[in-house]
Amino acid sequence: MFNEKINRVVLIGAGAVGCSYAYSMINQGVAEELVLIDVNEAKAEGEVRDLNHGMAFSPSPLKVWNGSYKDCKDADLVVITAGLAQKPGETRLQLVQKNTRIFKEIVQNVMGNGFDGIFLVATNPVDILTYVTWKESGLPKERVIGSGTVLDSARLRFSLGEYFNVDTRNVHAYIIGEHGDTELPVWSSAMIGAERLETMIAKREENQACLDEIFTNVRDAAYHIIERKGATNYGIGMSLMRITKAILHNENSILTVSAYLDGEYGQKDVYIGVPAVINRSGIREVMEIELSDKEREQLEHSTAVLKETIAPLE
Ligand code: 6V0
Repeated sequence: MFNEKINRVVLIGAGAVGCSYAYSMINQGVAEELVLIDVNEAKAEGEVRDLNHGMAFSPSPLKVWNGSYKDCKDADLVVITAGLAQKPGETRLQLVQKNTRIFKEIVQNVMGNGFDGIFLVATNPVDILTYVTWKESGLPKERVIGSGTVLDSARLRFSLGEYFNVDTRNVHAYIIGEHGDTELPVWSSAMIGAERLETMIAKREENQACLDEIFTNVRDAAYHIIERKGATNYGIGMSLMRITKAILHNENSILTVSAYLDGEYGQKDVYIGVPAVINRSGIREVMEIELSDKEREQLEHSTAVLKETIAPLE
């Protein structure tokens, strides 16, 4: 008998990020079912209608509907892009507290309806909210994933591709750490094609200062974009789709997601951006890549900052 596996994704939060993700999905044909949930039901319904009008041009059929938490029972993946953004004068910690409350409610609703799949979190501060999702859901750490520094690494690869005038896809370079101000570039293992970045840069007249400038622009990219258009959405939408594809298509892809550390890099009990192998079971393993002394120190600092933020929430 023909018994095709249907992949169902439930997206919670039909805002700018969530809808860019949904739009990526109808263009890439990664799953068979996509359910949108938002507190603003009219918005979710409007988005579903609009998305459905593009279905005639999608590479494969995708059923999209405006659903409820009951739809989580049969979901393979729940993606959370819901939450509040920082208001003027509001501290990061106040935002963390508000979004933590929202997340606890969302995760309880998802789990209360018999969900037994994988969570993918994008809402900021993403490392903290992924930790909250893991704690609140009671799921194994492998099945709770944050978008981490996947977008930041993509931004770095794009900028290095421009700098060396090579295809972005031939650039292998990671940003790791917190998705935020304390993240760091791993120059020591960056490769352009089959050549080490450090060797290539040594051949150029310009020096490390150019790399430093590239990194600073990558780290601050969100601020620069938000200043101009109010939000960032396409890059993160496609980053989330890349992770989704690695999961649903069992790709064993290496991506710098926010993963739970249990001794790796000498750290415990924290979610942070590190390279990890992603497949149908979620995070197959965290890859412990070699770091220079400076990179290791920077990662320690980044971890400490995240732990300080988590502590008052527990
Ligand atoms: P947005 O456009 O305001 O969308 C948020 C949506 O969430 C809205 O439609 C709300 O109605 C909805 N929402 C709020 N509370 C709930 C709830 N309890 N249940 C269901 N839906 C709810 O924001 P935008 O889409 O721009 O950003 C969403 C989040 O993604 C923010 O926290 C951003 O900071 C974060 N980003 C994360 C990135 C990453 O790399 N991880 C990158 C960009 C943005």
